[in-house]
Amino acid sequence: MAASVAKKNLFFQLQCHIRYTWTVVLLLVLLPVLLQGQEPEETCKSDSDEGCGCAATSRDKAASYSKPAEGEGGAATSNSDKKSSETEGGSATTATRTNQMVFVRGGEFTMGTDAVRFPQDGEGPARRVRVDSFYADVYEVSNAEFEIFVKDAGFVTEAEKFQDSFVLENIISEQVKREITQAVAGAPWWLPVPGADWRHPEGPDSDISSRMDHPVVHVSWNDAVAYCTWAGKRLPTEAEWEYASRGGLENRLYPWGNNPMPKGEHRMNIWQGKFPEENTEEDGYYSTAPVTSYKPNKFGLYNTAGNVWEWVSDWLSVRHTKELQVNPKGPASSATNDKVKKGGSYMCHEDYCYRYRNAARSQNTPDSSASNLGFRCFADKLPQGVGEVKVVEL
Ligand SMILES: [Ca+2]
Ligand SMILES: [Ca+2]
Repeated sequence: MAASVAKKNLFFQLQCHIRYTWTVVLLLVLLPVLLQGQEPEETCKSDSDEGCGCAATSRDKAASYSKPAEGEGGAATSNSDKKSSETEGGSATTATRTNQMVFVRGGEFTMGTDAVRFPQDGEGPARRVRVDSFYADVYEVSNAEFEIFVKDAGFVTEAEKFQDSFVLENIISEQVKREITQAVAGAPWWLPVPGADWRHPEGPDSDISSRMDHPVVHVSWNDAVAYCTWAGKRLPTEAEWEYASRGGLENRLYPWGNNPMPKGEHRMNIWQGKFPEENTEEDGYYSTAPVTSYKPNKFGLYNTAGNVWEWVSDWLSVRHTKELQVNPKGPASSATNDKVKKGGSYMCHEDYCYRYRNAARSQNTPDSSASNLGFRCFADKLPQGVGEVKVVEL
């Protein structure tokens, strides 16, 4: 793995060098234009710049770990303290089931955007896409639902096999943090925490007993596929996910429109304050929120934007045709071994990681997991025993 990472780094440096050479040539040619205040469109940026470290939680990026700087990051507070006002107690046997699905009639829509915020993500161009009808999970998969699967199938997640997962530094206890000797280069707020998994979201001294209705986290793409298969469902394609998240609205930033807070009302769990040192929790939550929080979109889906990122089935490509696509499933493979994730998370802030827009996307390798990454399932037919939610348009 070290050799392949070294090759990747060398390739990246070569790319930068070639672009640098071309930039010098272009600067000479375009000097009169540049003097009028225009800037070159793209530069070689690290993952931690505009990319904001969203992909820093991939396992194969592990070689970029470095020792965390002394005193880096904000004051660590245990997540259980932060959650004192949230839903209390319960296990899968007592928690309300949140595995309902809603029928989404297929159609044609505009996927992506021409108002691209992060060109390197492949948000654009806007293109017409047609999808067939499907059923969509109303909610992100909760801890309670995932526990039923684990108990029934005897399933062990990849974070449990690897015996670590990525956690936002701020929500780790001081005791756990003291034992960690590595951080992610360029994204020091991510720490690889030994013993962090879906039952222990902030490491061995944390649990989910007060968060059974929160989205399951620390689940890899492979884990998500296993769950959906067990449930008689499947992961959505990126096109289906975005169609569902847009809720029948064309060219809107968010699942309900363009205003992030219609009538001053919070509609999603993101980050308020200065990331990463300050989180004012104006939307009610420091990290994850119950999957039933806020209002659903017009198709009846909750929390597609924010709360946790959601895996989709597609391999990553950042180039898209403008031709009409019918039921696109993404490329057959990814040069970087990345799967797409959608919707942003409780860690997203407009200034830092403005990826809670319908068109936004990011990626991780399929064996990666983190404290802000979950999923929901879709299906072609309503599985047996799953309740259907009827959405009545007002
Ligand atoms: Ca929040
Ligand atoms: Ca979400």
